[in-house]
Amino acid sequence: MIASDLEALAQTHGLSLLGGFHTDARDMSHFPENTQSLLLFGPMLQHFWPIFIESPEWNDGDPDPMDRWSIRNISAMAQSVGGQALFPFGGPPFLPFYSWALQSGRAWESPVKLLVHDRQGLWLSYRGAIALPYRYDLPPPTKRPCESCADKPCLNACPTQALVLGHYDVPACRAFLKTDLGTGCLSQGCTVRRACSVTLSCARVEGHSAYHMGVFNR
Ligand code: B12
Ligand code: SF4
Ligand code: SF4
Repeated sequence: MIASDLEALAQTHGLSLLGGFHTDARDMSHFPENTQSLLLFGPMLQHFWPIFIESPEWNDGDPDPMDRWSIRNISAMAQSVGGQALFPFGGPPFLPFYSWALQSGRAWESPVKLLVHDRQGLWLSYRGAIALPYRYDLPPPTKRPCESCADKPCLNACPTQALVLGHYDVPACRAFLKTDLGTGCLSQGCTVRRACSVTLSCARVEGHSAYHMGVFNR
């Protein structure tokens, strides 16, 4: 398979190319030798969940179904284009996906620190990356949506003030999720992520959000 078919293959798995970068003159310590381009893949907000819940990993009852699904499918995608798959989970230590996202020119630090993406807003997440030993033709960088977001609703959306300007109080968030008031975040996803101006135009399947919040709330 040629690399340009990779995005079409990703879509059959409900995944989208959410950004990438060329590795010239960068710290290569986290990449396989000879890496020239790194591609970041994450769920398509509407298409991923229905595909995933049909998979053997979701239905076999074993732990970490989404991580196992990602390893199987993204590794196969990487192999088909002569690349190597890398994953955001499995640590510590963790690979620096947050820093890689910033280098992609398609994701930025939001006022609440979570990454904000040009198309997916605060819903952004990655299932894996593919390191290629050749250059992949990447689309040009885009603009940080926060610059033109006048009201910045992310700043005041958390019902318990756990996720505010530049700070995330993880124990406060977890404590809130254990109360009756936490039901909205648990079933529909983090209220801050849902409030983002970009996110508002691209809903994510609720079952998908509930799955991640359930894992986070264990
Ligand atoms: C550990 C971790 C957490 C920890 C601590 C976060 C932290 N303080 O870094 C906890 C468990 C709290 C957490 C929570 C969540 N996380 Co998290 N997390 C990670 C993980 C696995 C490792 C981070 C790390 O240490 N990297 C190693 C260092 C060396 O890499 P780095 O890139 O240089 O590190 C940068 C980040 O750590 C960042 N950073 C520092 N503080 C914070 C705080 C937050 C909230 C974030 C997002 C980043 C961040 O700054 C560092 C320097 O640039 C990353 C995946 C990854 N491999 O990076 C996901 C990751 C950052 N998390 C992610 C997600 C989706 C979440 C959750 C939304 C999960 C959920 N509920 O569905 C929640 C957020 C809470 C919420 N209200 O819903 C996404 C990013 C989402 C986004 N839009 O920003 C990532 C990239 C995973 C992925 N698969 O895409 N997470
Ligand atoms: S609500 Fe506005 S300021 Fe906040 S992350 Fe989304 S685009 Fe950026
Ligand atoms: S999950 Fe709910 S309580 Fe936790 S940071 Fe998001 S909005 Fe706040």
